[in-house]
Amino acid sequence: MRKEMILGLALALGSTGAFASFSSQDANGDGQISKDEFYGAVSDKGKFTDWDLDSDGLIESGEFSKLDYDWDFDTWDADDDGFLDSDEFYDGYYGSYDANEDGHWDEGEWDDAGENGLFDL
Ligand SMILES: [Ca+2]
Ligand SMILES: [Ca+2]
Ligand SMILES: [Ca+2]
Ligand SMILES: [Ca+2]
Repeated sequence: MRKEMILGLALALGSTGAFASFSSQDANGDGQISKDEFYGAVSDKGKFTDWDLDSDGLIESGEFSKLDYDWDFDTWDADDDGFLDSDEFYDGYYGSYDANEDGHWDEGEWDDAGENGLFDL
């Protein structure tokens, strides 16, 4: 535990930029941001509701296209009902930045998501 704290401090001091540090979101200190840790990082921000323009609790393709990113709505819409609920949205978002598709974000993937994505991570 002590070693992880020191490592976390070193990572925090070494990171630049305005978004939350990788180490502060890596709750279990395994050097990866899991989907759960990602949810924890963004759950307070309420962004999903910002993008749900008609406030029906779902993001439809018209709302999705307004985000103006090169993401594939159909891939994100896991159950093919034509809407993204918040689970599909965050799963899709997480998957989009998991460049090596190993189911975790390493620090480089985290940085890419923070710099290129919608969330100020
Ligand atoms: Ca972790
Ligand atoms: Ca909507
Ligand atoms: Ca859906
Ligand atoms: Ca990965």
